[in-house]
Amino acid sequence: MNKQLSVIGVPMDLGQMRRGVDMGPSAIRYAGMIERLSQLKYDIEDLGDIEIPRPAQEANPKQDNLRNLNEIAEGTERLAEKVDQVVEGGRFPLVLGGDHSIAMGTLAGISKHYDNLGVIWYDAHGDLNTGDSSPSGNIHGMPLAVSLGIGHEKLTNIYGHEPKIKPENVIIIGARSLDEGERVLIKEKGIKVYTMHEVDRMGMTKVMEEAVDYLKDRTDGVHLSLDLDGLDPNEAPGVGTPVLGGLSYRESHLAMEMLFQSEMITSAEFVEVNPILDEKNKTATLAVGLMGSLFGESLK
Ligand code: HAR
Ligand code: MN
Ligand code: MN
Ligand code: MN
Repeated sequence: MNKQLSVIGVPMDLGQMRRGVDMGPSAIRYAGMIERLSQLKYDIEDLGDIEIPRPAQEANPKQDNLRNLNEIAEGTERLAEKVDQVVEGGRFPLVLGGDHSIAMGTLAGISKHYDNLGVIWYDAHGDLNTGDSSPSGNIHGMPLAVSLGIGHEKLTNIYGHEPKIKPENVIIIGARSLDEGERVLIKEKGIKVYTMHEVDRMGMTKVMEEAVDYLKDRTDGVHLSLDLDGLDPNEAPGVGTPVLGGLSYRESHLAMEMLFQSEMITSAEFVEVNPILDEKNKTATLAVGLMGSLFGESLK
């Protein structure tokens, strides 16, 4: 693991409709992230927060069923540039959300540096919608599609034109709420998905062994995009779109430890922490615990 970390906060709440997720970066910092990772002997620089535009002021801020399209494109472009600089400087970008729309910017900035960037999408959702398929018009349900080059061109063109990632380099883990259009896309593109059904049948150990094996040969870097709603809402209540029947803290902990041992993670983001919906900062605290495991905490 790269021992030099650069933390970037992204107070983005424009990709969905519940207020409060813009405070995610503060909540995660407040939960002791820097102290926790410093103990593991990382050299950490906190670059502060990216400036995010105010929400669209029009009465109907949806263009082509994409709420706050221009503002999100602008904010994520800024994030992409920052992330690009961090990777260019040889450091590991650790991005704190904000809603999941920020992944469009993170991936745009990182993918410039890799020919075959792998992505682990740890989430209850597929985030594979487009304006046409989305039931909500919320862009946080679209970033994986956009990064594959599918969707509105204002989004697919963020920080460069080509698709940022390839479908065969993506693995989704924890899915249990997929819209019809997303299922079609998964089949059509052959995206590897471990839904909760597979996690329950195989166990997390086998899922992660397969995931690591699969990505190891075909990628030259792997980004972890961890949506806290991938976890069960009983353990991670501070999220805007909770779905029952999720991954446990223990399973997630194990997954993070196995990713650390794989030595293949080159960037990460933790998104969708909403302190307003949370119970005593439980979800942010859990996110910091998962970071501890991802970056190598262990009892031995
Ligand atoms: N699939 C639904 C939609 O597109 C819900 C998306 C919910 N979002 C997230 N992203 N938190 O994972 O509207
Ligand atoms: Mn998501
Ligand atoms: Mn590339
Ligand atoms: Mn989600």
